[in-house]
Amino acid sequence: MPAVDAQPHPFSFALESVALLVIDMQRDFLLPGGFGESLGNDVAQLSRTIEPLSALLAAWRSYGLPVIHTREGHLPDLSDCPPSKLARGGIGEKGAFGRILVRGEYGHDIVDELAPRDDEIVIDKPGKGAFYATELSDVLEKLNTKQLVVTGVTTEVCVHTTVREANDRGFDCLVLSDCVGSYFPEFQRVGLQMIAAQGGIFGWVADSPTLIAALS
Ligand code: C5J
Repeated sequence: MPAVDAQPHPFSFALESVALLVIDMQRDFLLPGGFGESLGNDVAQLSRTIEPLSALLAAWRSYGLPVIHTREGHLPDLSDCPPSKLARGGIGEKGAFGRILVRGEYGHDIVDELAPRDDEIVIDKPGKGAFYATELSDVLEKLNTKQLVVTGVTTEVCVHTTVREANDRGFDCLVLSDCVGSYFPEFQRVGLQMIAAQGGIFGWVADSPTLIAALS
């Protein structure tokens, strides 16, 4: 059983019951000119995750292990978007890459470098958490997944919400510090600390080179 040097203590996992979750690596969050940048955010804080995540994906795929991608977004008629989220603005409006966070639009899709392969699962989610109103629980049950390696953006929003949901559903989560990103350096630091605090209250934290080394 591989073990990864992690905080707060080593993370052991079984190859037959682990899956990689890649959360919301979408153009609208990551690319200059997209929704994220239009809100005044520094997208470089997110795009720095693309390179380590590409390397991790290559290693992960070489072992034939499952990869699940998620995308935050809504139906074109926005019927799955809570009025409270709509009222905050942005969603469904015309952005540089099409209607913001609407399924089928260019900006809603995943950045080219991390494009899902045809055999990989893509979960479209209306909320921050990947379990809310999606088929993720069923997918993980079918795969016999017990442990999740969690990557993506943003650390304190969709990554945190998903890790908390997963934790309550009995999954062990390893969050990779260099493969998750926040627009806010302080939230990145504290967000990761919160995962591993109190003996790993939500999970474990390591970096991707350490995980890749443990795989080989
Ligand atoms: C946000 C996300 N931040 N994927 N979405 O709205 O974290």
